[in-house]
Amino acid sequence: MKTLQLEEHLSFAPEVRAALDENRPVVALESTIVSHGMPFPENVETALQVEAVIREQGAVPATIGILNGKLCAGLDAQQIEQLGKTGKKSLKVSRRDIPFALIDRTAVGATTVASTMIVAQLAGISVFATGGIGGVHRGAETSFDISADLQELANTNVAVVCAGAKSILDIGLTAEYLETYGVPVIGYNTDCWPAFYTRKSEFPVDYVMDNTADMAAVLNNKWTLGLDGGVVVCVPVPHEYEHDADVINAAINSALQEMEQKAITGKASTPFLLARISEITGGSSLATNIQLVMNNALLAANLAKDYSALQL
Ligand code: PSU
Ligand code: MN
Repeated sequence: MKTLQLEEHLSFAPEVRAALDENRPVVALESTIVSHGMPFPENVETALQVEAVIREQGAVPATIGILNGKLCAGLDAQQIEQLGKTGKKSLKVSRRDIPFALIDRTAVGATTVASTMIVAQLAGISVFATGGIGGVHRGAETSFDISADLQELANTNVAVVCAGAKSILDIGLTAEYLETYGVPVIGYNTDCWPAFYTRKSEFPVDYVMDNTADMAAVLNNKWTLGLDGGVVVCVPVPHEYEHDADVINAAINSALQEMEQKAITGKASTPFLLARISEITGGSSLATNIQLVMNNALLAANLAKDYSALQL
């Protein structure tokens, strides 16, 4: 009964279904980064390039989204373009919103880190690549703004490969939250959290690793033991694409001020900040954003390969 109901809501791209059936490596990708995280047409171009990077490594990409009233594990190029063109008119779907997005068959639903993790777990995908995760916002002590991504990481068995968290967030409080919920943070060749656009922050990661085979062994140990929940793998943006920290921090501060003046809250906050930072920096932050996502996809593909090899 349960399986039947799941099939009713979950649809697989043929390539993804075949890979999972044969225990070949699959990497999940989110779609809010496409709809709300970058402007058109760079969003679509990047999403397709990220898929190409994963394929080059011998893994299969599964961009997750909600179309035709179904959770989709894997979108084709046309569907990615539809999401990219619909942009901010798409529904930003987090855990809370999933059942509502499924009611309207015409809705174009973009999944966040939280909901992409949920769909990935339902589909049987263990590794997910994105740009940055949501977290505890600066000023959360008064706004209470803490992304549902963190609670998902506490509960859902997916490894999320990212470039850390943007400093629109309070990275230190984000790290504390993850520690409380037992979510390990691995730094790939870094002993501190990267700050998305830049390679360093003042906050240490929990474990430093320099290869995906060890990471895969950790995932396997964790989930074999029933230690439910996610893992964060932080990959610093490559040196050559790192952004000037002063320029980025000035842009972040002015975007945060504007957000307060405009009284923007709730699910609109993060998309507003991302768009303003991109506008204020005249697109230079977008260039960094694109490169770091591709770099994360590369590592995620190799992690997926190593992890699937342990499942034989
Ligand atoms: N951070 C980024 N880029 C993004 C997002 C966050 O650098 O595109 C998106 C992701 O989809 C993430 C979501 O899951 O924003 C978090 O939104 P919120 O803070 O409302 O939970
Ligand atoms: Mn929020």
